[in-house]
Amino acid sequence: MTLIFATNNNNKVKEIRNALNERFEIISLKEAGIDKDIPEPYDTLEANASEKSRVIFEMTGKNCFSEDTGLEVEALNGEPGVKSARYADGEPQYVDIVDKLLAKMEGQDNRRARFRTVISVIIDGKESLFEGICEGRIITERRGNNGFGYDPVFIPDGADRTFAEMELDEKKLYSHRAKALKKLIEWLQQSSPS
Ligand code: ITT
Repeated sequence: MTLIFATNNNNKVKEIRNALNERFEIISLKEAGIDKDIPEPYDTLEANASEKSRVIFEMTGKNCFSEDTGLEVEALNGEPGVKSARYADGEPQYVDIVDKLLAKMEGQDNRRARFRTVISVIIDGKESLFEGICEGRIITERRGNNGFGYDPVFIPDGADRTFAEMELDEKKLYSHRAKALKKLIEWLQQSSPS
């Protein structure tokens, strides 16, 4: 089965490909010849994921999926959450999203956080949603150079290294994205066995 992955984030494409089996082929937007910045106008991961896959389905008429991910920090009442990609926008005192997060967490004893991914898939015009959650904690300074986004400051429960200190094969044992993808694959296999 072939699916277009409605994302402009190359790291997500790499992770999803790494976690897929050979029955599924992923085509990135770039490979599909689509140069489009898909909007994320809503205030839930679910609504934004739906919007991204809907836009690409309407453009192509092909089976596709998207995902929206947020980092939800307990001590920050769930922030940055759905705003994770744009957390430091318009705030010149922060060089990037990780700097802003670390500043907001300064002096905080409660470091609990979780990544939440929502996948929206459209097969033959019909949409389904799948969720994956990874619980963990935010550390006080960056560690590691792999991955992307908040990976250098997030340690998943059950590990003692940040996502940025892990290779893809190890990150996928814990990750929100891999968990949501696993649910999607199981569902696709049940819907079209053989
Ligand atoms: P698309 O919408 O094109 O898929 P995006 O980068 O805008 O790509 P999201 O809105 O889903 O994607 O992502 C929100 C941000 O959360 C993302 O830019 C990263 O900074 C961060 N993020 C998402 N998944 C992550 C992960 O597995 N590890 C670390 N940070 C992550």
